[in-house]
Amino acid sequence: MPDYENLLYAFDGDAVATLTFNRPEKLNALNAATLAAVGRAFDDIASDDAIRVVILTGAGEKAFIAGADIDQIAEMSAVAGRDWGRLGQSLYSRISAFEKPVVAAINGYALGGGLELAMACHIRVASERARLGQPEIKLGVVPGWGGTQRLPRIVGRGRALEMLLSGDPVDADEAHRIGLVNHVVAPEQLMPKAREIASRIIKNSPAAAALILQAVDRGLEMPLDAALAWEASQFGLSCATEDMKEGVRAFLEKREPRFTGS
Ligand code: CO8
Repeated sequence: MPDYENLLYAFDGDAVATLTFNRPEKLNALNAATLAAVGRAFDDIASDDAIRVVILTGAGEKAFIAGADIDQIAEMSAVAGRDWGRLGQSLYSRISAFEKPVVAAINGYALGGGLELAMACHIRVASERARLGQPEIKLGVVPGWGGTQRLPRIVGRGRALEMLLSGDPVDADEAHRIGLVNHVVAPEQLMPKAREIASRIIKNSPAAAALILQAVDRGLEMPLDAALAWEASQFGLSCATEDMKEGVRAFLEKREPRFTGS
């Protein structure tokens, strides 16, 4: 069982790994040690073929992640702030570009760097207790781990600017209404819901999942013509996989496919 600082790792034996941010006394605020641990965990998961979906959640009743560790930000010089910004950005971009689906199970506060991390994930599910926001402006700083970019891409410019400029969080129902989370469930249903989504994904081809994630993650940043060309090449690549042969054969033979990810 891997040992990561401030991060619990669990494997359900059925292709789903769960990483739980585990610093509940600080509402799982992200310090440098936690960011490094997340990077290591994603390295390990990338090279483990048994894992097909990752779920991220927070320990304790109150928070998914209440942001970057404000104690660490307090004394930052301009150069340290820029480096700290780059560190979080590159980790979050890595998660966004990860070739296995990542589901955020938002169990409470997702603020600042916590919401930015959730937005880098591919699918977001929230507990009714969740509160999501970018409160950085109340600290006199700009969101630095993707909030000014990913939030408007997800909820649109106007809604994003209201959240970014007021710094006020939205509750789970509002987050659902504006498309910031896919589902809202009772707190005790949060992990079952995240696992249910994972179980629907792992029935499908891992090879196609990786190609779809790449198609969407990179394609969204391209003009439509280029993105469609990118999609066509991803489709072409999927035609070269064993999973494609198996999926089509299984359909024609009227049986469930047995995908291997190759
Ligand atoms: N950092 C450090 N400690 C925190 C954080 C945080 N982000 N959030 C909570 N804590 C600590 C509290 O200080 C407290 O510790 P202690 O018991 O030692 O005093 C403990 O967690 C419990 O918190 P509270 O007592 O405040 O709990 P409440 O239920 O009263 O309030 C809140 C909960 C509303 C979530 C409140 O804790 C809060 O407002 N937290 C700060 C939220 C915030 O501003 N987050 C954004 C941080 S900035 C950020 O994320 C920027 C990311 C990009 C950085 C890029 C750099 C370039």
